[in-house]
Formats: sequence, C-alpha cells, structure tokens
Amino acid sequence: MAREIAEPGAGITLEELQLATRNHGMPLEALRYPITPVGLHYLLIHYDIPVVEPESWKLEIGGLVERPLELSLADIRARPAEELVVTMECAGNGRARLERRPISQPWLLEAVGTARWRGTPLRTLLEEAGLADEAVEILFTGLDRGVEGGIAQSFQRSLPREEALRDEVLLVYEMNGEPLPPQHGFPLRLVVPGWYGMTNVKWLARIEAVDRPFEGYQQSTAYRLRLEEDEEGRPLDRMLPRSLMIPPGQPEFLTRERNVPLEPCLLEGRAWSGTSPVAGVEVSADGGENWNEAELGQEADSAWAWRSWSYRWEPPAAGTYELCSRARDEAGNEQPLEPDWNLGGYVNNAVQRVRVVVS
Ligand SMILES: Nc1nc2c(c(=O)[nH]1)N[C@H]1C(S)=C(S)[C@@H](COP(=O)(O)O)O[C@H]1N2
Ligand SMILES: [Mo]
Repeated sequence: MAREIAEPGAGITLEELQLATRNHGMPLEALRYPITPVGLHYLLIHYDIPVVEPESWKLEIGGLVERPLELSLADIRARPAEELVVTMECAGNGRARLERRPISQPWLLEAVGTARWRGTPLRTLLEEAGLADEAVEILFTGLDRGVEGGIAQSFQRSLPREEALRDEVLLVYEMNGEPLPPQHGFPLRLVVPGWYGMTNVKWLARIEAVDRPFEGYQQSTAYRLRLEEDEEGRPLDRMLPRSLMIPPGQPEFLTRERNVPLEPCLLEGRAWSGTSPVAGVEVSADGGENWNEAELGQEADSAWAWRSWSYRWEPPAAGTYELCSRARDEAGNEQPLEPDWNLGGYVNNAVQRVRVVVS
C-alpha cells in the first residue's frame, strides 16, 4: 500500500487530526523541566493502548537461547535495577513542516520528552537465558495489534545483537519514580538510549533471539529513509542533533506568535543528539543569517539526556524577528536550515523558527 503524500499547500486532514489528538506532543514551555512531567511527555501509539492485567502478564524470552525464560513483573522487579535519564524523540518529529507532507502523525517540533527510567539491563537477562552465538538480532514484540500498510501485525522491532547488549539498554517498569502508565507501555517497555522513539517497544510481551535480520513492517517498510516506494532505503537508528527554545514572552492564542517587551530577553532551551554529546548551540535573531554562540548549561543528567542552553538576546528595536536555534554534536553533525525530503517524513531536524513581535 503506497503512502499518501499531501499536495503542496494542502491542509491537515481529519485523519491526521485524529492521530494528532491521540498522540500529543510536549508543549514547548515544558522544556523548562530537566525531567519532563509524565503527562507532558510526548506520546506515540500506532494502534490502541492494550489493557494489561499485571497478575497474569508474563515476559517470554526465547528463540536462540539455551534456557528460555518466562518472567512475571515481580521476577523482573527483583532483578538488579538501574536508573537512567533519557531523552526520547519520535523519528517523525518535524514531519508536518515538510513541503509535500507525508500523511501520518503530523508532528511539528514537540515529539520529544525526557524521563528518568528505571528497569533492569536487557543484557543480564539475555545472559541468564544463554544467548546463542548464532543470534544476530533480538526481536521485541508488543501486545498491541493493528493494521498498517494493509498488513495485520503486532508492533515489532528488532535490534542488532551488539546494540541489544549495550549496558544502558533497559527493560523499564518505572517512569519518573512511578509505575509505567498505560500510555507509556505498562507493565514493561524497552528503552534504547540514543535511538529514535520507535525502537523503544512498549507493552513488551516477547523477546526473541533470531538468526537473521527481522523484516517485519516496522523494520523494512516503515522507519527507513527512502525517496521511492521500491527503494530499499536506510534504516533509522540514532537521533540527529536538535535544539529547541522555550518560546519567549507571551503567545497570541491562535497564531502562537510571541509578544516580547523591548528589553533584554533571556532565551533558553535544550539540545540533544543520539550519536555524541552536544558540542554547542547557536542562536539567530534574523531567521538564520547571523548566528551567535549560546552558553551551555551544567552537564546533562546523563550521557543520553538533553543539555540546557541560554542566550541573552537584546532586541535592537521594536519590530518582528525570527528567532532560530541550532545544535551541533561532537561527531560533527549540525542542524540544517532546510530539511531533506523523504517518503516517511522522518528526521526533519531543520532549525526551529519562532516569530517574535517586540513592542
Ligand atoms: N508496542 C509499541 N511500542 C511503541 C510504539 C507503539 O505504537 N507500540 N510506538 C513507538 C514510537 S513510534 C515512539 S516515537 C515511542 C513513543 O514512546 P512514548 O509514547 O512513551 O513517548 O514508542 C515506540 N514504541
Ligand atoms: Mo515515533
């Protein structure tokens, strides 16, 4: 089933609005919090939120392992626990800003959040099960089912063996000190720091070691960078750098244009990258012509969490400005001024633009 692409200038459809009301973003003023309050963290749910009875729920670990496991939630909670602050972003963040918009969840910029996740390392459980040498990937299956691209399916994603065995990959049962809420994957989800959101499979039911790359829908059709339907494309993995600013001043209700008084204005925001630490953030007050270096805040809460930044902007006169911020990481990736188009509308990390009226 081919993907639908909106004609240039075509408005958001009711179907896109239906997705957008189910899957909310993080209001950008919530960039104030280093750890996003649970209800403000973005949400992306392909099908329905499954209802899970914690007493009868079990996690199966099977496939190419010597000792298949079946674990209750209490079994998993009794394993060694670790806590990690992780910034998570949907690979489709920025999609709605593409000209020839792929029809899907119409994110603007707010498909991000940072949580303190608590769980047990996946590696320990795979070692306990006796992961076989022939296993090249680990496949994760959620309890949620639906139809997508004309195919009935469970939500499933795989990870290459070496990624799955990274120390910081967790099977998570708590978010910000509370049991995972239903919408974020109760009772158990995967968290793979640094990777785009789709990797973090929610409502886990089964983990399976497999001897060949998984080719299910969410791996080989969705979440690949391609220009044509019949292209193989490149799979998405780690988050590209992005910086977002807390919109300054006060918004106009409908346009959300910002109103700021004519006086020095402290611009603040957060920046992240999934490949390497944030190396710097720059700010422009003229739509990206001229840039000034922002100041990075104290060290992030973990190597996988966003970093705060600030910049003291002195508007020279009353008038209208376009504020921009852009991040670069230590691997040398930098946010572009304009996005590259792709069929799925993924990884649009073009710089944020905020219209401000100074008066
Ligand atoms: N089982 C399951 N896991 C899933 C999804 C899903 O629909 N079903 N959505 C994925 C996508 S696309 C994203 S961006 C993240 C969103 O996680 P959050 O809703 O906790 O922010 O979960 C991922 N894990
Ligand atoms: Mo996503």
